[in-house]
Amino acid sequence: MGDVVEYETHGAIAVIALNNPPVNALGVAVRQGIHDAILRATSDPTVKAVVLTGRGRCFCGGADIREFGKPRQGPSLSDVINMIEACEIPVVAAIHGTAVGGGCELPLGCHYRVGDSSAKFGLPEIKLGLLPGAGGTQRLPRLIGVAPALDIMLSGEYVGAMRAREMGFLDQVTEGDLVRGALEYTNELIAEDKGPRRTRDMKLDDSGAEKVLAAARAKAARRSRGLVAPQRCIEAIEHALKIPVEEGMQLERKYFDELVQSDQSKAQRHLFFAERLAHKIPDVPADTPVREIRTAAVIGCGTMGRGIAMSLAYGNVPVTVLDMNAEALEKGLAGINRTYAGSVSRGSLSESEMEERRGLISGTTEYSDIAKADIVIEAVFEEMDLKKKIFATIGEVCKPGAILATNTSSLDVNEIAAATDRPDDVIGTHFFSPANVMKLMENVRGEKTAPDVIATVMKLSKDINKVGVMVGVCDGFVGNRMLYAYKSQAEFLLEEGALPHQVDKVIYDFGFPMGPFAMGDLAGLDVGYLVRQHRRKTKPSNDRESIVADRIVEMDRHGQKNGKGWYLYEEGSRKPIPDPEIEQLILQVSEQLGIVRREIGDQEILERCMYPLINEGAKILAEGIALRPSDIDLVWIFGYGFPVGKGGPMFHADHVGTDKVYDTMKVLYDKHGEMLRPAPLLEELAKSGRSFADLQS
Ligand code: T1G
Repeated sequence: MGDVVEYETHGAIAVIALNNPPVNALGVAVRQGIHDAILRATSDPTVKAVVLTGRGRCFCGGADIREFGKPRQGPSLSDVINMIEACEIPVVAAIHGTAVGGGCELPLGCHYRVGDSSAKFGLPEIKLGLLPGAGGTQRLPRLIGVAPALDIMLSGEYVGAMRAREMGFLDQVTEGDLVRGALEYTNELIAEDKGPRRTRDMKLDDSGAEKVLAAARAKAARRSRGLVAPQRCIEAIEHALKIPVEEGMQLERKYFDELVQSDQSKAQRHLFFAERLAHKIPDVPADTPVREIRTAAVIGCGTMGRGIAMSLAYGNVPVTVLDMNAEALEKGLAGINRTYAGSVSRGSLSESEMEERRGLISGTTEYSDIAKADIVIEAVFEEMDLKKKIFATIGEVCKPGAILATNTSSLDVNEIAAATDRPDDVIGTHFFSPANVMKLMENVRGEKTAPDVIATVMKLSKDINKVGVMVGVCDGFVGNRMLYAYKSQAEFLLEEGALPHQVDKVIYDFGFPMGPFAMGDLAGLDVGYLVRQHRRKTKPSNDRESIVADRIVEMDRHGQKNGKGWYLYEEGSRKPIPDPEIEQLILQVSEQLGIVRREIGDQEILERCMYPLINEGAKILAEGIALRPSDIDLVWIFGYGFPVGKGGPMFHADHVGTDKVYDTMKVLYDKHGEMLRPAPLLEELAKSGRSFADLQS
């Protein structure tokens, strides 16, 4: 029973405690330890019941993800859970913090479950491209019903203690010391001679289940298009309805064994560790003291400012939105109310949660009202002079130690910082629209940004449920710089023979939520137009540039916002409709450029878009703008919808092979010139038989 599982008795109760920091992951030693402790308890005639609990930050973070793909050792988690469930004396789980994945299946195999107010449970295997593989798909529906079980498994979200009590996952929410509360609860079971209550024996309420399953299938097909795990999850729950539990568990195991070997799961497990690795910044030690963020301010109540304010409120940070224009402020706050009301009507937010969050957001037109904020995030129009003026003001007005952040999507953070006399307090916090939905927070360190400012903003990203990635300053940082490399090629393909809907379909079929042209229409074509004008003025370049996009904006076509862009949009519809007028324009441009149009195949379109994206990522790595390939993957997964089942552009490059990417880039370079010159780092990896994963640190 090594020291990863502790055993002690309190009267007639054996207390078994997991003690495997940091999250009591159920590696082989822990599984063996639980197995041995249960054997010891059930072989001791003086022991009348068992309490199973966890030491440290949480009950249990699940199976040890690092063991996946390696030969299994020791008793399987399913065997250990089945052994617990088969006990003739009651086994009570005592939960604090998270009980997730296998860490939730373990309590499901116990006969009773108590938790303190910090307890939360979940089955997030779906986020790893898996399904619960230790009985969760068979037990949870029996305990709480098919619909709630499906929702928990397919969302991967965690459920708090009070809700867990209402759902019947917890039998009691204890006050005060958890183990003491669990012992009292267990002694009552003994006094009332309450024996084991086995989850597998519970009757599954199948009323309306068929409808629920059909709806779940349709939703999963939409929201997790191309991913296998969600569909397997639904099938496993359907088995819980239709076949004996033992058979259901065997099929669950079969599905798990298939999924754990799949490319999709390997990609999603890569992203799990990537999210945590992103917080490891070489010159900012993990114990760097952070500045306390008790209050925040956002400057600008436009679309971005509203989303950022809502993100801060989500993280329980009171936020004051400043807009010099009272009308714009009022319009912005009304927009926030509308967004919250929409979430409540969709059921994704309760009335009380909405009131709580909305209550954290206030508005002002006075700088003096944000002077005491711990962090100020500027989110005004993408215009350098305006930003510098604002930073000169907040550099004066805001208290010493306040962090001054800019939401700029591509402008030079060092230049903005230089507008203040406190550049060490200045950092970029680039949110993605809509900021209350998109998870990426691309944090941009200036040359003078202080280490504790970096540590604070990275912690803030986690506190407001964002995926924080620290990047350096260059034009477009990581995300938009790579987007430019990819979108330019997509536009050149139009001049050479392709049409918007063909390119968009290839990118959609690859797994993006939409292709580059539909995406442009959604974001608004006028924004990109202004950025291009600005770049031509400030950084003239000889690079080939497509003129089609400019022509479209000059035809007063801004995208969905005014019903026409690359596509046409019917009133109230977001469905892109190919427009003969645009196709005509494209043909004219090809002719004007003297390009003989040709048939372009889907594979060529895919490679001409994705490989320059990867190539730009290689340049960014070589320049040190991104710390590691997996940081770039996070930017593209959480900022641009790169398909999670492919793990991000750099992970995908390894899957394809750096040699294949390099060889294709060489051909493209020979055909299309300088913009497609293979990055030296890509060439080096290809020629040395290495992958981007070899650069991970
Ligand atoms: N396995 C291995 N390492 C893990 C781990 C796990 N399950 N969970 C966390 N870690 C590491 C993590 O990489 C980090 O390492 C450190 O612990 C702290 O994590 C059979 C098959 C539990 C809520 O998906 O949600 O069970 O960076 O920074 O913010 O059906 O970790 O310090 O080196 O996230 O306090 C399912 C994943 C597994 C849960 C704690 N379980 N973990 O959050 O700490 S599959 C999950 C979390 C499974 C069964 C199936 C969170 C947490 P390092 P952290 P945290």
